[in-house]
Amino acid sequence: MVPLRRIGLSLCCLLLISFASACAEDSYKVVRTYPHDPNGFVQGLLFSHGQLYESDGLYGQSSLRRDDLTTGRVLQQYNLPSQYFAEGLAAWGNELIQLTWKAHIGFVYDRTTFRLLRTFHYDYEGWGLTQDGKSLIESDGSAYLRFLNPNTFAVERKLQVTDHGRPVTQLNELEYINGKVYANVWMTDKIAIISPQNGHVLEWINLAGLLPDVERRGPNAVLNGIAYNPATHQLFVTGKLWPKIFQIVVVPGK
Ligand code: DDQ
Repeated sequence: MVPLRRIGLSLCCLLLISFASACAEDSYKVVRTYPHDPNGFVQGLLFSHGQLYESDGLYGQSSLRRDDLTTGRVLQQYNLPSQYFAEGLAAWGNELIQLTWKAHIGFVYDRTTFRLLRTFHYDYEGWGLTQDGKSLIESDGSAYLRFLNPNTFAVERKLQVTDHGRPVTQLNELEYINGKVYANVWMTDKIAIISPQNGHVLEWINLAGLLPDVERRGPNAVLNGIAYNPATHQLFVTGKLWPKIFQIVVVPGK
């Protein structure tokens, strides 16, 4: 028979270990602040070929944009018909792929001209989009990521995202950075860093205080938008209707 005290001790250790790991949270340091159009309801942000691209949502205001990072000026813009609420954005070759929230339709554009080349259909909601060089990776507000064939848009794999066994829902804007998937969790100041192999949240970045509440235009003006420039190793974050884009470095938690 195992003595009760031993069981108690082991349980305590387990609790301590899981508590300690659940609490390990990264913070951030702002490297530089750039202006951003405060009317841009950011749903997707990315660097491709040295250019900064953005997808903005809201019905009647959705667009695809190319921004000048330094001045915040919009250099190029395509406005979507008013029945579409644009969502996640990914670059694939010379194309840009943009999701819509509930219309079950995705748009494929020529990256340089923004000419609409084709559309595709999907059965679920469109939230975040990124790619890992092999597949498109899509979120739909649930705890699942879908890996899609970038040519046929067929779902190849579905991966549940969990933090210590608990499903993490509301996964929104996505960015694939150095072998991991970064995901904004909707309505929070947190970004989950996810293993694309097993769906485990490896780390959390807590971006609380990045844009103070007084500078946020209402409850929908949440953190959303992660862009990584692989050429310069710079990481940028912004939010919906945020007047700024922040270049940050992640400060590892203890
Ligand atoms: N989603 O990005 C989480 C998928 C959808 C966000 C929808 C927010 C609706 C806001 C309506 C605000 C009107 C000013």
